Amino acid sequence: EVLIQDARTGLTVEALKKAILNNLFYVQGKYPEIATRNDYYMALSFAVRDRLLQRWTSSVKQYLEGKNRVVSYLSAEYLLGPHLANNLINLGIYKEMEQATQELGVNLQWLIDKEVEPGLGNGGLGRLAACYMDSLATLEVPAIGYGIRYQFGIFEQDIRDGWQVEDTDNWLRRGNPWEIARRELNYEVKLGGYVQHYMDRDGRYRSNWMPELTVKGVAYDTPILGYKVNTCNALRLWKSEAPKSFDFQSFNSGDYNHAVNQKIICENISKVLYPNDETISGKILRLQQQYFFVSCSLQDMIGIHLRQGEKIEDFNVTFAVQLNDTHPAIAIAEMMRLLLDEHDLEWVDAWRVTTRTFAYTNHTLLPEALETWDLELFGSVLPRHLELIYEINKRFLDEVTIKVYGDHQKISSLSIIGEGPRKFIKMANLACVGSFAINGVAALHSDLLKKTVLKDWYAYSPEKFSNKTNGVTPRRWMVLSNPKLTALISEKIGENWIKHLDELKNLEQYADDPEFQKSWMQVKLEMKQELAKRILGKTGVKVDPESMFDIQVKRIHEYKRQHLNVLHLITLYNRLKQNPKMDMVPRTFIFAGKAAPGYKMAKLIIKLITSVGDLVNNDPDVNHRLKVVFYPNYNVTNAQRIYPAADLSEQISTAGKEASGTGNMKLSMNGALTIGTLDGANVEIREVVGEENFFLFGLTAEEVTQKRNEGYDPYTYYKSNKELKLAIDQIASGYFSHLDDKIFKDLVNNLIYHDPFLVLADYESYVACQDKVSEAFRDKAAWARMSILNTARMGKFSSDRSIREYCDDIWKVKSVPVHLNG
Ligand code: 26Q
Repeated sequence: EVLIQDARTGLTVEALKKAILNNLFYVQGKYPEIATRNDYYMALSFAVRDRLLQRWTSSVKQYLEGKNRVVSYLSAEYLLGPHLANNLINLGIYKEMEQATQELGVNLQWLIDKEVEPGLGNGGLGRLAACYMDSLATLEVPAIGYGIRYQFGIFEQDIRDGWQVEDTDNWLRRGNPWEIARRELNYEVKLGGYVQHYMDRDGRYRSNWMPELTVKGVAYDTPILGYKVNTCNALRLWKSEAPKSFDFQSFNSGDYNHAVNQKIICENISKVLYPNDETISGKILRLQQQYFFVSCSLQDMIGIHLRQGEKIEDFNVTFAVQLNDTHPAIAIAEMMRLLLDEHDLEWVDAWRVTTRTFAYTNHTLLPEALETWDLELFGSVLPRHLELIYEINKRFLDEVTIKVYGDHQKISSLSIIGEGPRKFIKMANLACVGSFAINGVAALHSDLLKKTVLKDWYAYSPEKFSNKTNGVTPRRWMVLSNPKLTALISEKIGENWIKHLDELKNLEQYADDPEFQKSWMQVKLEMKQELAKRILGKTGVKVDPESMFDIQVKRIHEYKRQHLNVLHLITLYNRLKQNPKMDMVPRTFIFAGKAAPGYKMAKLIIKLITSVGDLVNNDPDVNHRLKVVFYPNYNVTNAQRIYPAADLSEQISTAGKEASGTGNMKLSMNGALTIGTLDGANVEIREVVGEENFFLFGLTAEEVTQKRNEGYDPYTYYKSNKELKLAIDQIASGYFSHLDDKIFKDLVNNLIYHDPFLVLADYESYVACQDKVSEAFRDKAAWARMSILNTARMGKFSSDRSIREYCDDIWKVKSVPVHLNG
């Protein structure tokens, strides 16, 4: 017999069965015979959530009792991926749940596959935030993640006639069992309008912001449980609504349209995620989104701090606030506004608190990706913050002028306000001036930051700078996505590695063991077979699981150079056509990734991949040895299925452009070998796996800069390399596009006349390196050895290591073990 509270908290098979049936009946209102797959998914998820909530309340209690320092992670994006299976793993009840569902006559995997993932992010930056939430909880660090509860996440990608077509991501349509709406937790956020100034009775200057519009932010909490610990932190996402009091005036006076329009405007703020990464669109709504979630979050933190009986001046003792890129950097001005206008601090005290609270992570080296806002537009949304930024800037530049002795170049580069045909606000400069710490996301990136985009900031305050190399959570990216490899590893070295990834080192002793190599490659083969089935189902392309799976999956971007990969593919195709008897290592080229809807060249690259694929896959001369797949709708769910099947990981960005990359880590952990440039975290991956286990090619960041300064001319590369010229001429002539010679014109001209990312300069070195990859793949034992060593040496790239560094060096927070109560 299972006790009542056991049905909410018990971890045995019996308790879980009881919980599922209870929820089916009392939450879904169904009995087993008429329950749908979704009913079962919901019942199961609520059963899991009950167990999370028990840990959550215990965590909150523990945190409040001890007055512990808390990390607050501010991010406009969280790319969480599906919750159910991840929570089962972190609770340690995957096996038990498998049995419970089986005894109820349903299949667990079938329910797991039912979950619609929350795609509340674009790519690397959003996924990093999700990995960091997992590691914070696993390391038992008191933390809260703040962000936006977008009603529509990143669009779903469909491929029609070879082109990307976008479809809205209505992820909430069947309900979301993982969130809890906290209706009582809500804050008002002002937008637009103007500022009145007056002097109060004490002779103090006061500002009164008279907004054009006020919106309400309502908290939606998602519990984030650590791996096999009781720590369960909150991810608190804000949904925008119309305030209660709202516009009854016009409603009562019969102006229903006005009232309804205002309501729609309020709800629009958290409606949809902007699908651009690495480009800035300068849209008012985007600025409103950023301010909306930042203001709600800071009001929430201040409330928590004051309710603990602490003084507002000590805010920075309670919270360390991390800014995930500049998207939440308006927090610095908002903190000042709250402290000055709402909590009556003097400027100097407010500034001291602010600059001891925030730390800023930069994620880009592309100068065009640095976030700026047109000053007039900014002032129309945030008039009070514009005043505050002027004042912050004035005081700062006074200080700078003395230090740099009137060097106008330096002064204007450090200024928060940029001057051109129009004035603009530089968010990176606001972040730098208001933060006590600034970090890059890989060693090379942090180094280049100091030499390029943040050069003058480094000269001004070198003590703020550090590197925090990215990491990824082995719970999702190994245990969950690759259970067979996990079992094989654990059979040899136990399960400790899941929390202490450095222990993968113990696998090294088996790298030369033929038996282990065989089992290792058998797992790889089985994962390739599974992926092959999905590829057939989704694209109709039949691929050979024995062929080399050559994988490039990431957002589509010119700097990531998917087109360089295509040029190699076309080269192999031509070699085969010219010499059909040639002995070539069979390859399956797998691409996946979304293009920003407005990014023409990225969309054209997708069309190029699918066009080349159509021809190659249907040419009997080559299609036993070459296949090309564009796997649609790359997201967390699909990534989990692709990584375990990879033989070769393509990390081929122009050196100096990819801040870190994190897919590179996930692929290598799953036993893929990397072909890559010395860019981002590739540099560190190569360092740890050993240069003999990494396929390096291409110009270095330094050589890239040098080449550009010398006046890089792609045309000379085009002219002088026969295979390259042939491939480009074929694309241009319509060889892959039913003789349409216009469709790829922009792409070809861009390559041969401009080539901003030096694709042609790196082509020869890339193809030569790929030839070495093919030769290496022929020697199965040697390949298996390299694959094992890759996994064995990836310990450094656990997000647990990254988070530990942030905790020790930047946040100064300690872990707080949680005991289960009640
Ligand atoms: C900004 C303003 C307006 C609209 C959109 C944006 C925006 C949104 C998302 C700008 C950038 C992003 C995402 C950037 C991103 O994902 N960067 C990646 O971050 C990873 C984690 O650090 C790195 O590994 C990658 O190298 C980096 O490209």
